[in-house]
Amino acid sequence: MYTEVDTITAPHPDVATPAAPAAKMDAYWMPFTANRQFKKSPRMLAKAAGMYFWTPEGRQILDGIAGLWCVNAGHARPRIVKAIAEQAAEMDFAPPFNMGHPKAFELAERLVELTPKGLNKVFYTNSGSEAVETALKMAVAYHRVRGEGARTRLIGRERGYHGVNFGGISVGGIVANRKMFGPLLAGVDHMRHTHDLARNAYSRGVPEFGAELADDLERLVTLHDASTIAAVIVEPVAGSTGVLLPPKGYLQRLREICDKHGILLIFDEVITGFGRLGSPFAATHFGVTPDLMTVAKGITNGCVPMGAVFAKQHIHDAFMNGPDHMIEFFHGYTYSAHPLACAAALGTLDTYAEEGLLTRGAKMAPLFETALHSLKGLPHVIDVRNIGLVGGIELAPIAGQPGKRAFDVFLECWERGLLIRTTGDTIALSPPLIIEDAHIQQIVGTLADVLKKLA
Ligand code: PXG
Ligand code: PLP
Repeated sequence: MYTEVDTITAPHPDVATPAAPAAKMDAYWMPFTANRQFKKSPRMLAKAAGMYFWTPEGRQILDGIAGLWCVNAGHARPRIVKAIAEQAAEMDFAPPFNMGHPKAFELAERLVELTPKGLNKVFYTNSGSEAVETALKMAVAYHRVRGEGARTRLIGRERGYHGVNFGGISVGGIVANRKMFGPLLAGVDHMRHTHDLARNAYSRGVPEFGAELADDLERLVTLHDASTIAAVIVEPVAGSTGVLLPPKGYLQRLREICDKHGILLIFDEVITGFGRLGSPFAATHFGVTPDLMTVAKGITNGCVPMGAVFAKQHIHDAFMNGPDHMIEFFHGYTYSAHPLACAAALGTLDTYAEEGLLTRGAKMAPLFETALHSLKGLPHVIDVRNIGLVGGIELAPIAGQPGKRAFDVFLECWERGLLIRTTGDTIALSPPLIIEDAHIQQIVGTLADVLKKLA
């Protein structure tokens, strides 16, 4: 019902308690959130700069997760803020289909200087989920334009997260994200995940055991035949499902099997891209180059939504046939190469370059590792794992209440001015790459106190 009354500052005629948060918070259906719990006791953020958020009341919160694995250069960085503001004034939007604008091209050239050799074509999207859909479609279409149209099958992995669209949840391996949504994409299969506490608990860096799990791909080839398989998609390090590292040699083995059978290898680097592991990309870090690589998040430092797919030259070139005036790849988004996103990304790359942030994680990793592993032995801790500036602390679940122990830690950390992320009973840390030793000590000190208090 339309009303002239300003419901922010004046009592609304329809509600008994004018300022009741429940009324004001009614319209927004929040994503991946326990809506009713949140609206009963909201956790609001109002400002951000550098390593910190502030609540509307002015309470300072240390950002232990770079927003949501994305604000790699820290918050409110001047070059990025300026780039976005100037672009908004100069040209707010430009249609991306059959039109271009200079920053889209400039950005693509800058990006492919950072990617592993060979990944030299960029297709823009607006999120990681869209990047994943784009890569999956590119893979299937690539085989078709080469005359191998039977290669349609997509292989994912248990405990994989590839965003929330139908393709992504189909190749993904998170039951809660899949079970509500019907039969999903046909012709998808999964390899086993690589998480193995019995053999690998408390590994520092990549774990020793499990490279043989890559042979699951050989088994799927035996089952389905290589001639039906388009691509395999994995996160080099799984983020969302609790910081699962690839066993030594695992990614190399996947690469070999893909090469042997003509299967495209897709790395989903939405989290691992842009310095998270201490190298520009996980592909750089592990020395394994995929055929397609998806990114998002850190590409704009989280400031404007953007994602991208990097493709090898020969994949791009396979599409460049037919008459010149014909569209080669029937795919794209209204906001592909959005001018604000391109400007934000250029400002972000400048900031990364000036401050050496794409490799700073490697410098800070030893301190981070030592601090995290000091949590070993605290109540309910059953594993600590780390790589670059990503950490996972796995807790034993409360019997019959999976996820509750870690969520209680999350709530208590929030009360103490620290933002962490939990997934199941694993605490995930992925701080901005500008982090200093004092912040690391604050994060680990707070966690230690909270774990002891909740014991
Ligand atoms: N692939 C990977 C590997 C991701 O981590 C996506 C795709 C999807 O990106 P968008 O931009 O569509 O969200 C992601 C996103 C968490 C968490 O809880 C992780 C993500 C998103 C939200 C929460 O760890 N990763
Ligand atoms: N739905 C309708 C009715 C549209 O017209 C469009 C784009 O024109 C879309 C969905 C797709 O939106 P986007 O290009 O922002 O992904």
